[in-house]
Amino acid sequence: MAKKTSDKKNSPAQQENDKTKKLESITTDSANQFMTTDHGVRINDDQNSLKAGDRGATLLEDFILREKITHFDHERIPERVVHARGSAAHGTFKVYEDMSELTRAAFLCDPGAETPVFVRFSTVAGSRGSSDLARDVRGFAVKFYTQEGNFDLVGNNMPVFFIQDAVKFPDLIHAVKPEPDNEMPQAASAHDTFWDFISQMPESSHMVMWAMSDRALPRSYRMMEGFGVHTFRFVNNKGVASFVKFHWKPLLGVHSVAWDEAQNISGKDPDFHRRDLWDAIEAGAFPEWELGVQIVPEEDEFKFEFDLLDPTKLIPEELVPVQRIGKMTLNRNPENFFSETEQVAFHVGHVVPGIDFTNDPLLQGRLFSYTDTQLIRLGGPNFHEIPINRPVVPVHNNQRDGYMRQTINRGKTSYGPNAIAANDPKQAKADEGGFVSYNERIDAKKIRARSRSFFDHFSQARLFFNSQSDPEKNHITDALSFELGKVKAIEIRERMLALLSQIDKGLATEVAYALGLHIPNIALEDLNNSIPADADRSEYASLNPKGSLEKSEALSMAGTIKDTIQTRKIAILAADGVDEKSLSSVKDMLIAEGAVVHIIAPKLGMIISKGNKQIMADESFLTAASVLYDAVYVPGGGNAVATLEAEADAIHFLNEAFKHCKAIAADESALQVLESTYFFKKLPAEYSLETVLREGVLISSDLKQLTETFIKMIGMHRFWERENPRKIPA
Ligand code: HDE
Repeated sequence: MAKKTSDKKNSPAQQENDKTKKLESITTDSANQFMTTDHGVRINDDQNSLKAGDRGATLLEDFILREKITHFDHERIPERVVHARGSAAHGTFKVYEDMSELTRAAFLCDPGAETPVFVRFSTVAGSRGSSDLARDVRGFAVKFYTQEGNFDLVGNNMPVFFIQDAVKFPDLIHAVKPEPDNEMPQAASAHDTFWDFISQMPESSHMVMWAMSDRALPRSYRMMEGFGVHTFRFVNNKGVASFVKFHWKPLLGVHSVAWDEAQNISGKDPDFHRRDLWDAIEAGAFPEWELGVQIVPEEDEFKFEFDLLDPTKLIPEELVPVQRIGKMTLNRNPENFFSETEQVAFHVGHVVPGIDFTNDPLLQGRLFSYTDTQLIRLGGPNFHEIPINRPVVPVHNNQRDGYMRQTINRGKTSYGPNAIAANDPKQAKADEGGFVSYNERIDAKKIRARSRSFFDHFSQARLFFNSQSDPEKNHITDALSFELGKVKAIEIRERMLALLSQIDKGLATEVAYALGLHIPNIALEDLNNSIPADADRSEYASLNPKGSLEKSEALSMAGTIKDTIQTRKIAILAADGVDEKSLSSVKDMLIAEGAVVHIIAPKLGMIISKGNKQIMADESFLTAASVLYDAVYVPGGGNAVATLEAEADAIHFLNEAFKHCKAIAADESALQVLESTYFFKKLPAEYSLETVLREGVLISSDLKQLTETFIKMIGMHRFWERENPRKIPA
């Protein structure tokens, strides 16, 4: 077995953490090695099976052929029942300050400690081979390899969930997955069974608003927030607990793409998010998030107008601010997708001393599900021994045997108490790092029921909607009109309109208009059909209080970080005869700001500039598409301008970039190209910095000033106001 000596892992951060070192020791590289069987015998001929004569039958004796084919036949394992499609990366986490007042978790108490992490991002509904850009929730699962064992923060990019009780999870997932008779549609919620379920579960209203918002179409995994969703507990050394909600705040801001763009990306590059994460890390542009916590003292449990145990509610940041307590950096791509990304097994129940659970009924059900699912997916109880899942600290207990056991446990005892081995392994006292569950008082009757404090199904859905900017609100209206437009059963559409009208009348009216329907009159008490057989309907009736908060800025993406173009992808359209200075000076300044710049030309190979310089094209109009870029620049140069003006793909590129509200800049001498676009005649006649920053289109002959303004424009991400009232036929 050869040790890996890959030259791509050259950053110090990539080599020095405990987990990386441990993985390194079992990572192999076949460079300069002989091919062998799985049992180490060198292979002489891997081209021909063993036959009775060169035209004869294959012999059963051929152990090389049998081993190879058998291994191949068994290569696949079941994909995750949800979150099947994902990609992951290694990194590190560091806390800013000692948090020991709140938690005894050692990795949160030592600002000097660097904790290795492995993070897997995912979509939820689609199969392993589905598109990254499906409208969906994104998984954001973080495994911290701490010195006290593994802590998994298995979150999503949305802070709430569809259901309040784990018992409804299989129903939810059956409803959203492809329909069972024809297995359609793939990775989409826009079909009857999903909305049939949702339209009878008013508790899902809040999450539906998130799922129909642009949060469901991230520009990048690197530009998503993450949330632990449930209320957890921090417990300090004295046994004092506080409630905690976990957040991840991306340092690149929170950004999304347009729905039309998402649909196009799904065709042009279904691996868009996977590639984006991989490329950024390979380029050394390591994605970063700050870990945030919202802390609520135990005595304030009942201070809020919602229940902290209800996973369909968030704590508005206006009520409890998010304290940023540390930073996570992803700095190394996996070596092998299957061994690491596919075999990693997260579990919301993997906690370390100082972190504990609450009675959130969704969380409680998850505590069962995650181990159970690994047993079928990874094939047995020893999945914790798979290298990516192993903690960086030793594991000692009396668990033994099972399929694929890796550990060789020495000695006679696998039980306790034992006298033969002096009672080893020993239990650890609390001050020796032993996990002690929070001493929560429980005094209750056994009952299947839902607390009345969970029955406000609408006020936070409305808070979310009210907090959106106008373009964000329009996107929600469009998304609902699209999704419900794909639903065939009129009664499902109508029930949804009734639900929406509880959230916002204006929203419901607009969606009703798009569907050509009227909002039916269904009383609040009759909206909830998720009730036990013997229950009185009124006991399960939804509540719809006004809610004391009108708006929460943090729920909108409009105010996010907009001052960096780090890793943004910029297209420069060029052809033979391009003005080299007009191209290179802008390109160099963009690269200096951390952007990724691609030159796109009518064909691959060299472009010959006006001054006879050779410039390599990165892509052609055939291999590239505007939906894969954040912004476009058109340099000058007489012949190039004439070529691009006549190149339908170049004009389409610009029109589509305009349609998707992206920053567009052109050297004034390339004006003709822009004049050929659909949108040119709609631009305001007068140019000022103000109109440019509003419209996102800039034409100038002063290249330095052009680039400076262009950089500002790209940082702003999108000019969503452009969508209304002007749609572009691209
Ligand atoms: Fe999961 N979820 N989930 N989930 N979940 C799984 O575990 C489940 C929920 C989340 O990248 C499964 O290993 C139940 C909420 C992520 O490997 C499974 C319920 C949140 C991932 C499972 C929920 C999540 C999963 C499938 C309701 C956000 C991907 C494969 C009670 C806080 C982890 C697996 C990865 C995966 C069960 C609800 C996040 C079946 C029963 C809420 C990010 O165990």
